[in-house]
Amino acid sequence: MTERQNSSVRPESAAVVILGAGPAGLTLGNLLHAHGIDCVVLERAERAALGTRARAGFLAANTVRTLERHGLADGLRRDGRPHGVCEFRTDDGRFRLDYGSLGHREQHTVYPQQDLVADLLAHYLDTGGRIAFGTEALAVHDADGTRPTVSARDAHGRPTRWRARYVAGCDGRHGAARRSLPPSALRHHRDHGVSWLGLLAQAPPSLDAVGYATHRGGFAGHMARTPEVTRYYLQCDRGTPADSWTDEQVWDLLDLRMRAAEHGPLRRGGIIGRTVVDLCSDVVEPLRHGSLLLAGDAASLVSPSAAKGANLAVLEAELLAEALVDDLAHGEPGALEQYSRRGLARIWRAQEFSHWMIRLLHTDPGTDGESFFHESMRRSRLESLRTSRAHQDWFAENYVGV
Ligand code: RFL
Repeated sequence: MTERQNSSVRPESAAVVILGAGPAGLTLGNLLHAHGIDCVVLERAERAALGTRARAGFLAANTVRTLERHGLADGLRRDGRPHGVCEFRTDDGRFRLDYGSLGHREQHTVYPQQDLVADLLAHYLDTGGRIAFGTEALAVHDADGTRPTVSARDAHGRPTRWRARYVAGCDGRHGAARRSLPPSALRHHRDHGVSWLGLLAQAPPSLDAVGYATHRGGFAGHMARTPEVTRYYLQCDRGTPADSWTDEQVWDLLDLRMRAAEHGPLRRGGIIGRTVVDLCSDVVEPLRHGSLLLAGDAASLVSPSAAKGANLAVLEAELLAEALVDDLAHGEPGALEQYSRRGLARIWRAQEFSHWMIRLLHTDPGTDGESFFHESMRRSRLESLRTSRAHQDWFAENYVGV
C-alpha cells in the first residue's frame, strides 16, 4: 500500500490529477492505475471520513456489470442484495411493479454508497494507487493549455501545487472543477421547486419494496439500505430546517403519508441522519474544457428521485478512463471529445427519466395555479403505469438502466 500523505515524499505531478475520491474519482483512479496511467487523487476529506457518508444505495445492473468487469465488485457481490420491486401508494389504492421481471428484466443491487467508496478506496490503495487525503483543490489553472496545474491546500493548510497533462474534475457539485470552468461552459440548471427531507432510520425496512407514496400533504418514500438501516424521504417546504420535526413527528408523518393505517405500520427506530435536499437538475456542457474533464456530480446533478447519481458517476468514470487511456497510451485524437458526447447522451437520458419521476410523485402547482388539472394529470399517469404493460416495461427499462 502506498498511501503517501507526507508532502515531502508526495510527487507534485502526474499525468492525470483526479479531484475527489467519491464513486467517480475512485472508479477512474482504479481504472487508470490498472492501465498503467500515472495518476493521483486529491481528496479534501480525511480517510476515516470517506467511508461514512451515507447517500446512495441502489446500484443499477449496468453499474454492477461495469464494476465487475474491472474486478471492483467483490464487496457488493458478497453483501449487496438484489432488489426488483416497487410499490406505489396513492389516494386510489396501492399497486406493485415487479420491475425486475419487466423491461430488460434487470434488478438493482442494494449496497450503501459508503461501502462502495470504502471498497474502491481499499482496492486503489492495495494496488499501489496514490491519494492525498485532507487535500482541498482550490482551482484548476491553465486548463486551456496542455500543462494545467491545480492549486490546493494540504491537511495542515499549506499551499501545494500539482502539475498534470489532464485534470479530472470528480469533486462534486461544489468542487474546484466547477469553479474553474471557463465562461464558455454551458450550465443548464433546473430547480424543480420541491424539497425532500432525507432521513436515515436505525430500523429494518418496513416493505419488501421501494415505497413511493403520493399524498395531499406531500410525497413520502421508503428505500431499504441494510437489514438494520432504512432511508425515508418526506417532501417538505423549501427552507425547512432538517431538525424542524422531532423523531416522533417524522414517524407520524411517514405513517400518514404512507397510509400505515391501511397498509400496515412502519417499523420505527432512531433517526440517525437528516439532510434536506432541494431537487434540482444541472448539466455542464461539454464535459471537456481543454485539459479539464468532468465526471459524476461535477458534470451533472440528477435529483435523487430516480436514484441515478452514483450510477452515472461510475459509468462516466469508465467512459472517461477509456478516453484517457486512448489519448495518453495510444495517442488517439478525438477520444476525449467522444467522451463528452457519450457521457452527455447518458446524462440527458437519466435527467429525462428523473424529471418524469418528479412529475409522477409531486403535485405541480403550475404557473397558472390549476392544481386540480395538474393533480389529475398525475393521477392519470399513475393509472397508466398501473394498467399498461407497455408503460411498465418502459418504466422498468429506465428505472434500472442508465
Ligand atoms: P461525491 O460522492 O460527492 O464525491 C466527491 C468527492 O470530492 C471531494 N471534494 C473535494 N476534494 C478535493 N478538493 C475539493 N475542492 C473537493 N470538493 C469535494 C468530496 O469530499 C468527495 O469525496 O461525487 P461523485 O463521485 O460524483 O458521486 C456522485 C454521488 O455521490 C451522487 O450522485 C449520489 O450520492 C446521488 N444519490 C443517489 N444516487 C444513486 O445513484 N442512487 C441513490 O439511491 C442515491 N441516493 C443520492 C441519494 C444523493 C443524496 N444526497 C445527499 C444529495 C440520496 C441522497 C440523500
